[in-house]
Amino acid sequence: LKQQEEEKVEVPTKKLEKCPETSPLLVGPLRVEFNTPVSLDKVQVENPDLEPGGRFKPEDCVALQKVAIIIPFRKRDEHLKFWLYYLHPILKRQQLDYGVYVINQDSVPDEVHPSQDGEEVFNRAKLLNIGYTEALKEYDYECFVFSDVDLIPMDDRNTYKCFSQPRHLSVSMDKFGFRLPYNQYFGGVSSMSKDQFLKINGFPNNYWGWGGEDDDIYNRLSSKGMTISRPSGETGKCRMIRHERDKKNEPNPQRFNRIKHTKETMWKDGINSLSYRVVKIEKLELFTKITVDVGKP
Ligand code: UDH
Repeated sequence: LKQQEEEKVEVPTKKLEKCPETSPLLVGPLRVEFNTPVSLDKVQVENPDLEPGGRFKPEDCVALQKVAIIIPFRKRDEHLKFWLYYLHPILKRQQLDYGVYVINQDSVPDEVHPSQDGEEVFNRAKLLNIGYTEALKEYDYECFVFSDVDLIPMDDRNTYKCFSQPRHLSVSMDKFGFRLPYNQYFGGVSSMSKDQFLKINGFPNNYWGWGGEDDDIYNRLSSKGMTISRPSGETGKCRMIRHERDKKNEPNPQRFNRIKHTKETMWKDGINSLSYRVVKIEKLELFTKITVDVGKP
């Protein structure tokens, strides 16, 4: 008997079970406000359990999904602090195995016109394609959440994971009076499995400046017979951090014409035609920052 007991002591730690379909840690509606700025130090102190690069997985169960969160970014550091402050605790309570990837469009210093800082036109969808590609080089993510840096969910039951259809998560934004602006709207925060993403050849790379790329993505999905999955209006409430239009992200006048032709262009323009140059990869404590040169129109 004594020997048996000793053997028991040596039994390796129990195999972890899958996390439950609904996390028991969720609390529901959250208070979200942007009046008091937050510091990265404070966010770090409050999240000591993150792995370098802003990675996390639950300790006591195996997460249902491996999720890469991709944020298109340029010069929105104040917004990013709020995003990290609010989202890390939420994502942890959602028991996801996740990593946060900030895809930073490079600004090349311009010696001839220093005031312009050599900035090129912003390209949101291309940055998202790059995020998908770079995240997969690091881990075998099965789900991708694409989130603007200025959108914060107001309820942690709005799980940042993938579903059997592409998911639109930012369904009731304060700036639209907590309603969908139109039925086909797919902007703000969305999620797609690897399969769903590849079925539509990823996102378009040639929408420079503001607007249209989200509608193009919607057209891609619907042309492949997919539908949009959404949380309820209550669970899907979120706040946008108010801001003025950024420089070099003016509305793109070509967008109306482009979205008329998605069906013809989507096989030429997408993840299969993506080209870019990585300038720098930084594994920071709260996120992975990937600075890229996306080229110009
Ligand atoms: N983004 C940046 N830097 C930029 C431009 C865009 O990080 O210079 C990213 C960021 O993640 C942002 C997203 O791209 O959340 C979408 O861009 P946006 O916030 O400009 O788009 P939105 O439709 O706002 O939310 C449009 C400008 C509204 C101006 C209203 C002035 N009253």
